[in-house]
Amino acid sequence: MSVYNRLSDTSKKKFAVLIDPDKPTDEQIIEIVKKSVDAGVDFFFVGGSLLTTDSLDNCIKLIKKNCEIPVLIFPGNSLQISKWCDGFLLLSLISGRNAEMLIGRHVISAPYLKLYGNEIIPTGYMLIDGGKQTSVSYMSNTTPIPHDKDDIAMCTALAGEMLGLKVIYMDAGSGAMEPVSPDMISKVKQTIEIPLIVGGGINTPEKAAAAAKAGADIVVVGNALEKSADRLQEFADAVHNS
Ligand code: 1GP
Repeated sequence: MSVYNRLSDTSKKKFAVLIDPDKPTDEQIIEIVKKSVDAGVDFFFVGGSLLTTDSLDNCIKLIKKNCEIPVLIFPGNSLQISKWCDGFLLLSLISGRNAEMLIGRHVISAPYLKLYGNEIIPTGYMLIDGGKQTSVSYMSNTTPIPHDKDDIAMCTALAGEMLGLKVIYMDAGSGAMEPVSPDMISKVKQTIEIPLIVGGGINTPEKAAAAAKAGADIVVVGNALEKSADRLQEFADAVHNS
């Protein structure tokens, strides 16, 4: 089954674990993978706003050696490309007005993605204000959509869908103080037909359940599992039972 078919199977809520390949040791990655298999995790997203080592290939290969969960690159920049992934979220940062993030970087990445034969998932990426400036907003030099401006989020997602993007990813940014509000998730979900991914600041199973119940098809958690993956099963259950 293609990665996109899995992403767009909205019969069941999906849970994705985000791994920043710079941070965990090999042993920690293997532990997260084992717990993810037990918990029925649906996807791994791998990437970070700024990688300071060449850990991406190693991280993906290690995950793939230890499980069959699809690994998608969630790239922080155009250097984050690997032939080992199962899918690549080709992000167009549609909440911003930085031409580099809308199309410029893609021009640089495109020939490599073609060469590697990665499955490409054209993704409308929307940053939503989560209460503090995040790495991605700083690095992308874009302003997020205000936390309470549901109408701007709805119209942005709709425009992305009309342009032919295949999924919308609403992100409050890693470690956000406030995740995307259930109200905004619900309104955007009612506006579009393509799958909706939501992440950023989801640091309790309750917040994960709230995002899924509001309409997120795929809920992403990174930070909350970085220090300890002990609650991974609880997060996964919270999403899967929503
Ligand atoms: C950030 O959506 C991801 O890009 C996940 O955020 O690390 O806060 O879970 P957290």
